[in-house]
Amino acid sequence: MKPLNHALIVIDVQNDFCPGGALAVAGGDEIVAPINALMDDFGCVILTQDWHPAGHSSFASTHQGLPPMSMIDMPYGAQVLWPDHCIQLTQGAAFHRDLRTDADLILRKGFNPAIDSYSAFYENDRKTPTGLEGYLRTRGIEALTLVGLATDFCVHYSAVDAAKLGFDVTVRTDLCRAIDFDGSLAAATDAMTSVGVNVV
Ligand code: VGL
Ligand code: ZN
Repeated sequence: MKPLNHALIVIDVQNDFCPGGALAVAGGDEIVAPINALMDDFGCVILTQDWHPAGHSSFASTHQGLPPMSMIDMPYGAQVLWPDHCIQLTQGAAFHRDLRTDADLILRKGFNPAIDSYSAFYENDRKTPTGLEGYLRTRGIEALTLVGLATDFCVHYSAVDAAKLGFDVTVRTDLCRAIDFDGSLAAATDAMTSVGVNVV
């Protein structure tokens, strides 16, 4: 019933991405109870936590005169500037109060002040690893189911990287919610599908 080679990865179900949070995703809290129930079906459960230092380079407030949701060129490429969110040790960075946290691993990402990290596998320079690949491989995990927030950013980038690394990847869109900014949800769905992610 619980295959040990298949992990559930729950992406960024944190207060700042839920209604009332700094970067609220509509309906972000609706997925908590069904995700908790789904955890029982997996032999390995991993949570990710967006975990930025104050003054992070992905925050609009760090760049004078640039509003949230504008774009900036970073040394590693284009970057959306976000409202301040998921600052280390704040309530906004905490998991939703009802989310089960009896997971095998909690992986934090986005702690590098100069580089954002949407993906659970690589920072936004697309080459600095988070270490998650090694964790999964050394545990013999070959298949991944992804759920969480936000479909079009952290779920999307994590799913694409996982598929490119050779994992068998499923995204349960019923257990995800999207920011859907400037066509980002449609673009994310195309990108995931084109690298072989099962988007269901
Ligand atoms: C996320 C934007 C900025 C996410 C994280 O979890 O999708 N989006 N930081
Ligand atoms: Zn972030």
